[in-house]
Amino acid sequence: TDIISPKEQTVVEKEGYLQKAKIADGGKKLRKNWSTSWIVLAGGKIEFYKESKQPALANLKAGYKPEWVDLCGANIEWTTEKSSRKNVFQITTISGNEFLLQSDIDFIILDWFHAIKNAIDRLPKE
Ligand code: I3P
Repeated sequence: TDIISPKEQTVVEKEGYLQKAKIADGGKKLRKNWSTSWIVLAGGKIEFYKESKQPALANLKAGYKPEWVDLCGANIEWTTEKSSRKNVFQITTISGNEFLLQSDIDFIILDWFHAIKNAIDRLPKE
């Protein structure tokens, strides 16, 4: 059966842990700070939850507002220049937010890349 995100009532397309670093906010460069994040792809956006051993419970906590990214018009591309790590791709939003996502495990990061790219390609461009 489909997993339904309680807040959004939309089908969760994919979720799991990745390393995340936000490197720009509204076009303004940020100091890179990698952290483990529970990532939820659903309803044309990505939600980032703080690392938790029980993400499902953390997500249900009343009033908890995850950071999120609107994938409408977003760009996704692999990068070897923005990090010394392997398996890094960048998501750039229309609003000028830039995120790096990374996993050491090849199939995990590949699955995520294709899931997010497919989501972006299905959305209107703006
Ligand atoms: C950064 C930290 C990051 C590293 C980044 C460093 O230092 O080591 O992990 O990114 O490299 O600047 P600090 O903790 O002092 O901010 P990668 O792991 O992605 O290489 P960068 O400056 O080349 O982006």
